[in-house]
Amino acid sequence: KKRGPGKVGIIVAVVTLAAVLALIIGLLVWHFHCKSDLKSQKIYTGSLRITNQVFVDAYENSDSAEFKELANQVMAQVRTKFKLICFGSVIAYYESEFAVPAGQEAAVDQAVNTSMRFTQHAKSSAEKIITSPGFPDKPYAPDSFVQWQLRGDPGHVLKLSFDTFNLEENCSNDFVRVYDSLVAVDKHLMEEECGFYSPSNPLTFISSRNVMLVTLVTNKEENFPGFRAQLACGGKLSGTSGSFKSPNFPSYYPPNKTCQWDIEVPDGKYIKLRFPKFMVSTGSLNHCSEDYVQIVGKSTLCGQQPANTMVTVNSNKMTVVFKSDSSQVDRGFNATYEVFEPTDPCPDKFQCDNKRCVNPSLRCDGWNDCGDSTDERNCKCDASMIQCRNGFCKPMFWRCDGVNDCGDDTDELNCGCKSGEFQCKNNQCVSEKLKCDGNRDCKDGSDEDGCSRDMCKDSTFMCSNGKCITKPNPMCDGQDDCGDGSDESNCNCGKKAYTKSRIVGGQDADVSEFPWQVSLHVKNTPHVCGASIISEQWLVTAAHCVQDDAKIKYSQPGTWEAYLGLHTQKEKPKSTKRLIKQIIPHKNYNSYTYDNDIALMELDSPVTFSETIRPICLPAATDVYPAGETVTISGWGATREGGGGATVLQKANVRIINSTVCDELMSGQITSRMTCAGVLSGGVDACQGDSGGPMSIFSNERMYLAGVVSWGDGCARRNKPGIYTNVPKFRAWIKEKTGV
Ligand code: 4AZ
Repeated sequence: KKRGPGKVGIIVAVVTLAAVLALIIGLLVWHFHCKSDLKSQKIYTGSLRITNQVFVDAYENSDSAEFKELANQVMAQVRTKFKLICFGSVIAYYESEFAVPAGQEAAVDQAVNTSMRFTQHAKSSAEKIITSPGFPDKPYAPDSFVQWQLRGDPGHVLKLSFDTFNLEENCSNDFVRVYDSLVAVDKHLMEEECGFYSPSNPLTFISSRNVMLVTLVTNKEENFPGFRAQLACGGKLSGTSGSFKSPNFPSYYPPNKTCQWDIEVPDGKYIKLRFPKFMVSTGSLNHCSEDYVQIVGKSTLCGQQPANTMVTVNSNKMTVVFKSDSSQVDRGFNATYEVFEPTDPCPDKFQCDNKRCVNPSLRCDGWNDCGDSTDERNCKCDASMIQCRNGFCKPMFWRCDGVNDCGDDTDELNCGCKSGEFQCKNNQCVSEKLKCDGNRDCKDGSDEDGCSRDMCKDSTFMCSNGKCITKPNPMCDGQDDCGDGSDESNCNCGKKAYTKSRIVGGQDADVSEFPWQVSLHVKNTPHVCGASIISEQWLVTAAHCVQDDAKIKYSQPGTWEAYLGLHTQKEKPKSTKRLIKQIIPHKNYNSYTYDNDIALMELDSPVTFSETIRPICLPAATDVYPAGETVTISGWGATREGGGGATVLQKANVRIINSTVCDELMSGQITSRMTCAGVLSGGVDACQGDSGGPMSIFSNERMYLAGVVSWGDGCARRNKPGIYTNVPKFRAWIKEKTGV
C-alpha cells in the first residue's frame, strides 16, 4: 500500500520551492538590474565658459583659494540657471570620472600608473620645449598615455611646432593628438598624427585660444624615438642683464614667426642690447620689410649685422620684436642685454668714437673691433705686431705678403724675397720664372729690365714655332705673322665688351662685362653653380659642383642646363640655354680636401660667340700669380655667408694671397693645386653659389681664367681668404680632354 506525503513533507516541499523561486528571482533581478549597473569606467571631459570673469594665474591651481571661490560661484550658478553676459570670460575645463567595473581594477591601476600629465605655461622668455618621455636618449615607453596641457598668457594664441616627429607608422598603435582645448574633447581635436615628419617640414599647430592639449598614446608593439616640439617665442625679461634668441638659433628660424620680448630693468638704468650674431634674411627686396628685428622706437635691423652690433636705449624699458615672413629664412640672432648707468656708458671698457664699448684687450690687436678703427689708433705695438708708421699695429704674418695692410705701405717695405722669387725694384716679389718672359709682372716692369735674351730680343711676340715678330702688336691683327697662326689664335678670348674697365662685398657687374660667365641650373630650379666658357662647346667648372648627393645626380649631364650670356637671373628665359652632353670631373678630385676641384662640361651643341657670349682666355701652364696681384671674381652666389643668391651678376676685386701665409691661415689645407685670394680684413669674397665660376686676371689687355671658385671657411671672414682651383696647373689636362 502506497503512503501519501505527510504534512511535514508538504511543508518542506513548499519551502524548498519558495527558496528556489526566490533564488531564481534574485538571480534574474541581479542579472537584469544590478549587473547591468556595473558599467565600465568612463571619463567625460568638457568645458564651459564662465562669463564676466577675468582669468588670473591662480585659476591654474585647483587648490588655490581663488579657484575654490570661483568653483563655488560656478556651482551656485549651475544650480540656478546660466547667466549669459558676454564680456570677459574664463573657460573651465572639467573631467567627470565614473565607477570602475568590478574585477577590472588592476587594469585601471595599470592605465593610471602609466599615464603622466604635464602642464606648461608659455609665459617666460625661454622657448618651451616638450618631448616624449625619454627623448632623445631612448624610445618612448610601451602602453603609455601622456598628456601635456599648454597654456599661454590671456589674449595670446599658442603655436606648437614639432621639429622632430618619429612615431610608429600605424596610428592605431601609437599616436599623438593635438587638441584646441585643455581637455581631450573630440570636438576640439585638431589632428591625430603618427609616422615620421621631416624637420624641414615640421608639423605646426596654432590654437584658437591660449590653451592646447597634446596627448601621446602608445601600445605594446614597437617603440619609436618620439617627438620634440617647441612653443612660441618671446616674453618678459627683467633684472640687470639677460639674453634671448630667435627660435631654433643657431639653426634656421621658422617662417611666419613673430616674437616679442619686453625688457624692463630697474628704474634709473638704461639698456644696452648686443647681438653677438645677427643673420636675418633680407629676402629678395634687400630691405627690412620681410624678416626683421625691431627695437621699438629706436631702429629696425635685418640682413647680416657685424658681430656684437649694439643698440642702446635711454630708458629702463625696451621692446624687441622679431618677425619672419613666409619666404627665405636665415639663422637668426642671439642677443644679450645689460644695464648701464646714464653717466658711464662703457664701464671697464674702451669706448669707441662711434659709442661702441669694446674689451680693452682688443685695443691695438690689429683688428678693427670698433668698426670705426678707433681701437687701433695711436698704438704702441708689441713684438708680434708690425708698427705701422700711421700708428696702427698689424699681425706680423701680414708683413711682405704683397698687400698694403697698414695703409701706408710700412708692412711691405724692405721685404727680402724667398728663394725662387725675384725682387722687383719696388720691393715686390715675383716668381723667378716671370723674369724676362716679355710680360711686366712687377708693377714697375723691373722684371723685364736688362733682359738680354738672344731669342726674340727687341721683338714684340714669340710664336709657338719659335719665330720672333718685331712688328708692333702682331697679335690678333688679322695677319698670320708667325706662319703657324699662333699670333692669330684664340683672338676671341678674354675681351670684355666694355673697354672701361653674389659675391660678398661686390657690386653689380656691367652687362656683358663677363661674357664667359655661365649660370648652371639643375633643370627647372634656380642657379646652383657658376662656370666659364673656354670654347664654343666647352665650359670649365668645379668638380664639387658635379658630385652626386642623396637627392640629386649632379654628376649626370641630363641633370643640368647652362645659361650663357645671362646678366640677371630674371632674364633666364631670354638667354642662350644649352643642355650638357658630357661632364668630365678631374679624376683626382678629393671631396674631403677639395684638391683638384675642377671639371669640364661639354655643351650639347656649340654656341655662336657674340657681344654677350665669349670665351675667357686660358692661362699658360707656367703662369704664376704673385701675391698682391688683383683678380676679379664674379657670380650669382650668396651676397653674405648663409644668405641668398644674387639676382644680378656680382663682381668684386680681391688679391692673390701668398700661399704660405694662406696655408697657415687655413690650417694647412692648401695644396699647390689651389690659389688663395681675398681681402684679409674680411668683407669681400666668393660665397656659396659662386663655386665653379671664374677668378679672372687681367693681362695683355685680356682676361685669363686664373682660378675656379672652389671653397673657403665661410664667406668674407677676416683672415679667411677664398680658395680657388689653380687653373695653370690644369692647362695640359684641359688640352688633353677638350683640345682647347
Ligand atoms: C661654396 O659653398 C663656397 N668664401 C664657395 C666659396 C667660398 C665659400 C663657400 C669662399 O660654394
